[in-house]
Amino acid sequence: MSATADGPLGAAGFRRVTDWAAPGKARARAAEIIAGQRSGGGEVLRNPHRDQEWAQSVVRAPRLLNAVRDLIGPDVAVENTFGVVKWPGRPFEVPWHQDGINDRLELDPLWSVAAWLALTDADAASGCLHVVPGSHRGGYLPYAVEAVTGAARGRALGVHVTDGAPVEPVPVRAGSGLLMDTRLVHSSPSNLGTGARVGLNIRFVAPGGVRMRDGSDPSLTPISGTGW
Ligand SMILES: O=C(O)CCC(=O)C(=O)O
Repeated sequence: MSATADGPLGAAGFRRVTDWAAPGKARARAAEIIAGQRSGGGEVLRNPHRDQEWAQSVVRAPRLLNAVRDLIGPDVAVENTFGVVKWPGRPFEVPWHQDGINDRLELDPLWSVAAWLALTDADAASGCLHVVPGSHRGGYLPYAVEAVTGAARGRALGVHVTDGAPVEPVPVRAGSGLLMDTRLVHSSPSNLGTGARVGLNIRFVAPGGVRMRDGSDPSLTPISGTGW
């Protein structure tokens, strides 16, 4: 698709998904995750949908899955999940990046969608997502891993947002979230609030939506449809 095409999420490149879980239920789940991570100070959960019941049920939440199917069709698999616990007062910035490209793969933005789901309330103080609306229209930017500086706990990824860009913080209540074009440029700052902030990032794909850059096979978990 051309770099300027809107894609399934239209001109903004993102939209909210409201109440994929009841707020109280999402917060209770977050409390369990926080309790499990607290002793080791863990911050990152890699692919919890592969072996953790809570994440297996989150990626199949009916309201979420229906919204994803509306965007990319009935056959849906999960390519990756990434849980983040941001402890209050501990530096952990996620740098500007696009979810659909990394050193291993590139997702077709017509046949994939990224979700960011809040398990606790997330606002500007506690490190909610910040997006650059419309940035997906520029296509994928050259992917480059740079030296990590300052508070960035993730990797700096060669995506630079200039002063004056229309950056929009997107506060989200527990149990709601965002669906994003996989080219949308986004980031999140450290948690300067008072409680831990928990979120789950999911990459959903339709058949043919993944191109591996390193020749390996994608690791997909089918969750909907008969086309897998
Ligand atoms: O949880 C966060 O603060 C950001 C996560 C994110 O942007 C990602 O995993 O792509």
